Amino acid sequence: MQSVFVVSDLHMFCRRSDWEEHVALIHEAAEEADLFVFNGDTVDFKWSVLPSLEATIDSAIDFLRDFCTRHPQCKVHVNLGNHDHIQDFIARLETLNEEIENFTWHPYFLRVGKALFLHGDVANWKMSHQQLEQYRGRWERRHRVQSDFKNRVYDAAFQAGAHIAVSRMAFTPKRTVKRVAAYMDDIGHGIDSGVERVYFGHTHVPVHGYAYGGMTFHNGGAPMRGIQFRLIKAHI
Ligand SMILES: [Mn+2]
Repeated sequence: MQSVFVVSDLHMFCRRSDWEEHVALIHEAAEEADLFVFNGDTVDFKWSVLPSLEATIDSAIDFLRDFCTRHPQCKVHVNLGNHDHIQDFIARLETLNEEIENFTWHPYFLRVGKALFLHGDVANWKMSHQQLEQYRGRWERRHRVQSDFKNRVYDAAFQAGAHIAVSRMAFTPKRTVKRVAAYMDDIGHGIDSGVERVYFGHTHVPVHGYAYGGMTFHNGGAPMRGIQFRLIKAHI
């Protein structure tokens, strides 16, 4: 397997995300790829502009089915993040996995050769895998579609750029990669297991090959205004 691409935090169906502007590029990459990884928060169930949870799930599954079908030579893998780890979606991902030859998914990570792909919400604080499961469970209970009022409050804060400043302060590269590395040890995919490159997202703070503990860490940011966003060519 030679050509691998990874994209994180598309936040599909959230109106603060410009994900649609990048769909053409993503298809272009998948056209020549052997593996394409959606690295979590691909779908934003909390902030979906679609009328219901069911409608959001349907649209997400349609997108993934179409993506896999258009690139049959490419293995398509979905890792979940805090925004898309919900049981109703998981049930449909399972069905899609049975239906489509080149589709796989995992709630937490994908290990391929010397590369590890994971969403990165373990960087919120120092978390074991068990703590990550609890954290995801708390998120799952929050996935009611948010009110229009609340959405407008967030839009205003977003326009002010508050999210960027807050993320940069909270997620300095050093602090972030240290927490991710500790979690990797906990799941048995740390440096001792032969991992050399780590691809993550979640923080919306781009990281371009930050070296830590004998590994390099890569984060492509998010497709939101004022934030850098990159589709990453991964080395496995
Ligand atoms: Mn996230």
